[in-house]
Amino acid sequence: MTGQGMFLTLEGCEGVGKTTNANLIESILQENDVSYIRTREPGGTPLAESLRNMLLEKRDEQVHPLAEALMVFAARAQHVNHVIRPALKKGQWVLCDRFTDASFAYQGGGRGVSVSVLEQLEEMVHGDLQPNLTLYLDMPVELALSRIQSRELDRFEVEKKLFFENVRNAYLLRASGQARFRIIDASQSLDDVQQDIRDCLSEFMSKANMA
Ligand code: Z5A
Repeated sequence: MTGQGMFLTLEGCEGVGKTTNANLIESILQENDVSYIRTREPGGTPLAESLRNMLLEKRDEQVHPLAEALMVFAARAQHVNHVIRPALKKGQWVLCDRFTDASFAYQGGGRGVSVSVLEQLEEMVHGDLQPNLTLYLDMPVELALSRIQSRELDRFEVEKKLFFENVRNAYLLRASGQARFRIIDASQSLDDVQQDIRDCLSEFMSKANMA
């Protein structure tokens, strides 16, 4: 498949299966001979990965919500300008594990940073760039958290259930307002989740091919 690069993002709370399903999407892109890169946020460049480590590391000092938001967007500025835009410009597809919707969910819904501040940062960092397709994996928080019980938890994952309920509600609000979103029921069996993802991608790719 050749032509215009497309920007695909995967979103959802921890435990919903983003990594598992990013692997599936990668194999679908390969089956269709799509030239692509796979990347993630926070991260995707050496500097952005350093910021990711700083963000995830548990620390005694309380991180101010605005400081957290600025770090996430600093990493994104680096990632967008050095990785995402250049790939799209070359006609490659970009598969990105989380993007700015996560900032509206975690820093907005979870930490209480206002939507207007986040919108200003979004405009500053990538005003004219939005994903073409966002797969939002949704499931009840309790079930999602039960899936990550055996992991060593990072600074976000140690938060209480209410934090994740707020994150989920912010995601659902954002997903309901934008046509690029597809909401996948991630509480289904892995086979059923993956069939839904295959269906979404197949519809998206046939439209992209015709464009
Ligand atoms: N963050 C932020 O605050 N603001 C921002 O703007 C951005 C990010 C961009 C790192 O993200 C952190 O950054 C994140 C928010 C913050 N918070 N944390 N932590 P991350 O994406 O790297 O972290 P993660 O959410 O832990 O992602 P992950 O590693 O991809 O985990 P996952 O979504 O849970 O996926 P998984 O490992 O594939 O699945 C979890 C388990 O469930 C695993 O054992 C699977 O085998 C199993 N699984 C998956 N699907 C199923 C089904 N359908 N049935 C049963 N079991 C399943």
